[in-house]
Amino acid sequence: MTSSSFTAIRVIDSHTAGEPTRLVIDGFPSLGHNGIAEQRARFEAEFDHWRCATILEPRGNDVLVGALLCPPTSPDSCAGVIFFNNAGYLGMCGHGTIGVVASLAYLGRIGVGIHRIDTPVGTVEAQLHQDGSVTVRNVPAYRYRQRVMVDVPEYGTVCGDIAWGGNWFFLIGEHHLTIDLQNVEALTHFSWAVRQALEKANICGDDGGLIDHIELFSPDNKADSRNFVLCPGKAYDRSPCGTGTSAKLACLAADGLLHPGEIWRQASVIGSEFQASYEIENGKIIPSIRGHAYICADSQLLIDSKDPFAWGIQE
Ligand code: PYC
Repeated sequence: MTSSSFTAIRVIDSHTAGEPTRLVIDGFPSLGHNGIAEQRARFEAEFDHWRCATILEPRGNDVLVGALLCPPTSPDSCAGVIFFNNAGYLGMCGHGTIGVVASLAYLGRIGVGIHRIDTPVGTVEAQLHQDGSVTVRNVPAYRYRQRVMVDVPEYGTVCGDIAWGGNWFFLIGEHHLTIDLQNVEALTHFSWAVRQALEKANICGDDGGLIDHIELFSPDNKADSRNFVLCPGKAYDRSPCGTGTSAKLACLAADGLLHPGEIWRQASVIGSEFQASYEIENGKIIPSIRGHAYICADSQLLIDSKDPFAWGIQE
């Protein structure tokens, strides 16, 4: 029998408010020394099979968000990070940043205090608190368009706002669906239909970016609101979604419904919660999202040279 050779990738798995993050700390090829956005482009163009090996079955799953730890590219940052999932690459990721900070703290690489992290869409600040929770001060968020109408097959006209929170979101308050775990199938079906209708109608972000996150809202009996967020690869976010909550803050601010410094408690479809607020800096809305991540695994992924599914099960 000829023997296998193994490639090892060291990862720390965590979950933030129920949503998993897999931080890759060792074993990936170098992406060079350019900015994080350029490194993400290189990752996508040359090394996408490493994303697939890490995130797709049989080692990963559709819910998992990957985070590749990179050397910092800005003078005051402690790290850079590139987020990815089953469908491709993300701009920013709020729950993921909280998971990255908790994982770096678990490894003893950072302590309580404020840490700057470079992402492809800008540098964010993350404060690790004494109780283990993390506040992410995100990139600026803004509402691009209000009350956009889109014709959705099977459902008719759907109205929503388009906002940026580090990714593009379509935010829908007017719908007839119940946001709870028993209804995930119907929520997914509706949200996916909206996403496809937006794409077909050529409705996109102000930079031409694909609106690949759909966010539905309803009242909640404990928090200020409950959401359901459908992510680009058709998995729903178990957390209230950090970038989605940032987009929501931008809409609330634009409507005069939340003032700077006021706390907004955003619940997720599983009942987990983020606390959010914003400040205005140079006329821009800067969201802060606070949540808690827990470490689930410290392990090595192994890629066996003889494994026919070494680089993931591709659709
Ligand atoms: O927390 O920003 C977030 C996020 C984006 C996709 C999944 N989670």
